Amino acid sequence: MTPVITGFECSPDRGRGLARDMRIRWAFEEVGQPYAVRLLSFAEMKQPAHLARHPFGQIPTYEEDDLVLFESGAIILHIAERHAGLLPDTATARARAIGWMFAALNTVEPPILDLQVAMVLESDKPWHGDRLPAVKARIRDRLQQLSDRLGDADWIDGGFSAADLMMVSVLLRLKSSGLVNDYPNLAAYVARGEARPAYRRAFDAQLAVFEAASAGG
Ligand code: GTB
Repeated sequence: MTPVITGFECSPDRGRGLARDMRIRWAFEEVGQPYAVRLLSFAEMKQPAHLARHPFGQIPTYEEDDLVLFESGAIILHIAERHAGLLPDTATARARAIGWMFAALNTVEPPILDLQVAMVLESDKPWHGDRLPAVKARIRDRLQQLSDRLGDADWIDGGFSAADLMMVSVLLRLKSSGLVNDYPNLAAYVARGEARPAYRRAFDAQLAVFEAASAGG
């Protein structure tokens, strides 16, 4: 069966590739696995049919035969374990790459999400302006540490892997803030990820969904 993932029928990011189906699309493109997308409205995401796939009523999910998965990290790890191209061959390098995937999701993404919450949900609060510098400082700490580790390497630990796919996906969420630009090696790292043909195909596919939804509505 062709794997089926879920994505926004009309993404709130207006086709900028920031929703988390984008990273799954990118993984599929990297390994050459065709996939289908079930597009959902916000209302459909909260209905029983989707809650059976995703207990929190979110996207993305993954279905293949009798397997149903949620959480972008679990889905990408599953794809990477089943196909060549996203994880190194040796057990130790593989373990490190998986560690970096967790680092992207558990250590780098949380302060970035905090900034997005501050900007989207808290900008009208009287304390918003006082809190913002601390939120940005926590992100800068992480970016500096990541920049130090990356140094002048192309990818985070050897060749391109699911670790880079995840880390670049997470860093892309900072694009509108401009924060990554203060770390030239990280900015170049993100640009290298975006320049990959698989990334471009995935980006264009999710953009086409948004454009079709906009044209229709
Ligand atoms: N930990 C989960 C994972 O990694 O899969 C998080 C999944 C998640 O947050 N999904 C979001 C969702 O379904 C979409 S990606 N939200 C709807 C809901 O919770 O009701 C997050 C996202 C949404 C919008 C933008 N944007 O507009 O820029 C960017 C990212």
